[in-house]
Amino acid sequence: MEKTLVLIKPDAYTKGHSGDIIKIYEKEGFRIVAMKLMKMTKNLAQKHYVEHIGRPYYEELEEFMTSAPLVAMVLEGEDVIARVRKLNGKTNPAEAEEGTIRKLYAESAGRNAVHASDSPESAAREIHIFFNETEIYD
Ligand code: 3AN
Repeated sequence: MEKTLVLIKPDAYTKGHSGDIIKIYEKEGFRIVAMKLMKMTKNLAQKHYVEHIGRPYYEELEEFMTSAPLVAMVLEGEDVIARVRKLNGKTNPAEAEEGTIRKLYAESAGRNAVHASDSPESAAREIHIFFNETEIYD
């Protein structure tokens, strides 16, 4: 069984879409094995988005991700990494397919409602930025 890190970002959380988004993942058959509401610190943002530091949108991304609480969770299921990325849709909601979470709830490429790990390596790294082993019920 594979695991992935999902974040319901401050825009979607603030607008009250957390429940609808969680329902999409649960309907697909994924199991929530860890979950918390938290505020990202700048330090945490720099760890999580280490590959993006220095890019033109980084400052704005850090500002946004630390601006309000977010919901962090670990989902478990068969092929969950690729399947959650497909449910989320493309980074830019203008390019996201109909019915995807970003098409439904994202405002822009920056404020785009959700994050999900993009590979087994990122999932292992990102899950442990947000959760201890004792917080994961698998
Ligand atoms: P994804 O989250 O779809 O894997 P990445 O990894 O390319 O996308 O980017 C990580 C995050 O950086 C995005 N979720 C988004 O918030 C932000 N980002 C990426 N590209 C842009 C962009 N062109 N303009 C503004 N923000 C961006």
